Amino acid sequence: MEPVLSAYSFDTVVRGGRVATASDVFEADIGIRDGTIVQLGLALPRGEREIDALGRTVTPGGVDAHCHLDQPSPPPIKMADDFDSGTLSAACGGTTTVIPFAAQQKGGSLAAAVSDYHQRADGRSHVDYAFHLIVSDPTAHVLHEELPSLIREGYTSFKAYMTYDDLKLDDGQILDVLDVAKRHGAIAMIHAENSDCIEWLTKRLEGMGRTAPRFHAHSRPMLVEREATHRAIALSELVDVPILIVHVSGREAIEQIRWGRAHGLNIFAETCPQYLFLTAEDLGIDDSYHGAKCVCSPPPRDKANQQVIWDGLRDGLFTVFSSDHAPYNFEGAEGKQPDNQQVAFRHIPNGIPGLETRMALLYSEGVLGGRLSLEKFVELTATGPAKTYGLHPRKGAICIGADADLVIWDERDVVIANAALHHNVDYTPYEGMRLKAWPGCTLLRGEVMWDGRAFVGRRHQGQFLPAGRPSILPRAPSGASFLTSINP
Ligand code: DUC
Ligand code: ZN
Ligand code: ZN
Repeated sequence: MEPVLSAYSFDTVVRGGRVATASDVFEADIGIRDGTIVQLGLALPRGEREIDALGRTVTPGGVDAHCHLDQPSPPPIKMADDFDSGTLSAACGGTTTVIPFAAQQKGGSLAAAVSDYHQRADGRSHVDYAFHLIVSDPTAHVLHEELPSLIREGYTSFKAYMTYDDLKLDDGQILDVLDVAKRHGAIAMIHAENSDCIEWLTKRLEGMGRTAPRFHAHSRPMLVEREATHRAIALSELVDVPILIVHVSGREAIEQIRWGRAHGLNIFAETCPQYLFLTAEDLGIDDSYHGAKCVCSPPPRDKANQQVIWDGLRDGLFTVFSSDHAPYNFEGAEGKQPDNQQVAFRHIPNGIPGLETRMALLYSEGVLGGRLSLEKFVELTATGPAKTYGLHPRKGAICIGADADLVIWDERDVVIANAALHHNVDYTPYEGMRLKAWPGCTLLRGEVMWDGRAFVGRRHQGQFLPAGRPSILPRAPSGASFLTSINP
């Protein structure tokens, strides 16, 4: 058969936009062929499809490097979003790559968790996806067999928890996991909160009858995050391997990270919208149960801590801005208020939805609010996460050869309303918030997914992305490890 020759140089041209990358902002047309960016320039020839971006900003599609989708929870709790609904909402909010978690069950195999998670994702994702691993039971088999072979197969990041009974590792176990990360070229993400302090405080609060949602924040004060952050940094120093502290909530944890960096340690950090736009008061100022909607860990802090987070976003303390989307309904048997019962805060599932609102919140309040440059916005929402987790430059970049994952921004007044969002959660913590922008168009590998009003893409086109070596890792260990003194 004769090949079909196109009269056009490009399948699509995104024309006339102000293109923003993590390093530059420039006017250019973007020529796309077979889902890939093949040319950047002025006055490119016509494409088969033309998308007018004149006068509008074009950024890389978002990479949400921390979200939870269809992750098994202890019954009756169940996540409201699976790959179908969660990634639909991602696309409609300008995110074209997600990295949720394949979670090992204690006593179970990590490889089995990965294959189960693939079954949940296969043919159901609307955007591209990689997996992080959650290591909850680092047996010798997991450390020496499963993790090394999973890293080779493209799962190059894993999360270790210092809290939550069904997930937490002790310090020795974390050291073992960090050692695997070092030897096999992976990045460890640490959930840094001191479990024993949380349990001690929780029992005290319960003893006083203080079980309303707002006491969740009292059970996890900044001190428990500060202590665990410092301990995680010490463990990373002991093994001589970089770590990334996830969902940093405020000043005291940031001070520890700055301390680690000042001592030459490779400590990376992530924060999330809830630490910029919510405070502990959103968990309730009285004993009302509505605050359950904002129960997440670490909890939101106060206005002064929000400012410290903004400062860290601007000055390079943070590499990654993620949603930590953890979708639990407020109503219904499986969510925050199971069967209409107002349970004690320790039983409220932790997490809030945010996949669809992450990009617009930071663009509106960060870029248009004068707090962040456009380049910094791109770095935090796309390029930084893609580099951190071994997906760059295919993802998180606007350059020749990158996937044509793009967002064209509409700068207009928007009021966030859950009814207009596409996730499967029955609320958003940002209901009624006024923004100055929303994605006007999202392209995944050159195909329009979201046109500013509706999802218009082909469904379930998302592809699994095996992750490479995280580019934030040093090429060679520094050799400065404590271990060299005992094992020269
Ligand atoms: N905290 C987590 O550690 N994970 C999911 C959501 C949350 O609040
Ligand atoms: Zn966490
Ligand atoms: Zn999380």
